[in-house]
Amino acid sequence: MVSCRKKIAALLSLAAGVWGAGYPQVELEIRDHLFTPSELVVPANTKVKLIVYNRDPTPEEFESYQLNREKVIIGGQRAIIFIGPLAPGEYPFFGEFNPKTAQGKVIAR
Ligand SMILES: [Cu+2]
Repeated sequence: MVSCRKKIAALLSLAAGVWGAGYPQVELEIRDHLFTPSELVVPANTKVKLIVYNRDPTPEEFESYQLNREKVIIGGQRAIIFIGPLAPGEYPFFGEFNPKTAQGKVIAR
């Protein structure tokens, strides 16, 4: 019984260590004020872990009205943004600091 509890505690701390594991994961990169890929396909009706890498030296803000998300990513850093579950469809996003160039969309299908 005691060893059983210890095992469960160990498993829980392991799960906490790999926080967000178990969700489908997609990656997005910011480089030269552009998002790559500019179209991200994700499974519909599923919570998804989005990792955004900012390869530029300047900060950028991932912003999406449709996804109801905004997050500043410092230059050279990354951010984790959970999105969804999303109904099938397209959800535009942009970089608020470079809105003319940094544009893309999440496609849930
Ligand atoms: Cu904003």
